[in-house]
Amino acid sequence: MKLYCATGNPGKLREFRLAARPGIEIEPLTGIPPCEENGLTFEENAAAKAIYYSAHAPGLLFADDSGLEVDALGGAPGIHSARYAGNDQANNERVLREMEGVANRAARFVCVIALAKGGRLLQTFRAEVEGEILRAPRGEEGFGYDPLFFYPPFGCSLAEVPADEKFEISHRGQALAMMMNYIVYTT
Ligand code: ITT
Repeated sequence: MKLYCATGNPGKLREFRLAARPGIEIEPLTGIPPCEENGLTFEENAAAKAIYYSAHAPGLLFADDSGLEVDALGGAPGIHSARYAGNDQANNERVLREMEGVANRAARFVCVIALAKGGRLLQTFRAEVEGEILRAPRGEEGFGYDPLFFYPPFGCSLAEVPADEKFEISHRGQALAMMMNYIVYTT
C-alpha cells in the first residue's frame, strides 16, 4: 500500500519516511501549489492540509501540523512555529531572546496528523513530547527547534540524537504510530 504525505518541510519528510514498514510505502506528494494555513489550532491546520492535498492524491494521504509550545511564552510560538521569525535559525534566536532570564523553561512539541482520502477527512491524531528550552543551541541533527529542545530522558537536545532515536519518542513518531494502527485496523 502507498501512503501519500504532503509537506514542504524536508525535515518532516525525513522523519515521515521512518514510519514505512513492510507493505506500507511512504510517498511524498509533489507538484501541488501550497495550501493556505488559516486555522486557529493544529487540528484545523492539519485537517485543511490533508483535505486539500488528498484531492490530488490517488489514495490515502496524511499531513502534519506541528510546533513548539513554550509555557513561559503563553504557548508561543505554537501554530506560528514555522514562521515565528522567518527561518529555523531566526526562529531559534527569537525564542532564546524571549526566554532570556526566564526560569520556567518547560515546553513541548505538539504534532497533529490528519489522514484523508479524496478530499474527505478520515481522522486526526495528536501527540506531544515534553522537554525544556536550553539557554543555547546544541547539536546538528534534526530541524527546526530541535537544537533548543532538551529532552530529560535522553539528557541531551533532540538535535544531538540520530533521527531514528528522536522518532521513537517524538510527537511526530507517536502521532504516526497512532495513524498506522488506525490504518491497519480500520481501513
Ligand atoms: P508543511 O506545512 O509543508 O508540512 P511547515 O514547516 O510549514 O511544513 P508547520 O506549519 O506544521 O509545517 O510548522 C511546523 C514548524 O514547527 C516547523 O517548521 C518547525 O519550526 C517546528 N517543528 C515541528 N516539529 C518539529 C520537530 O520535530 N523538531 C523541531 N521543530 C519542529
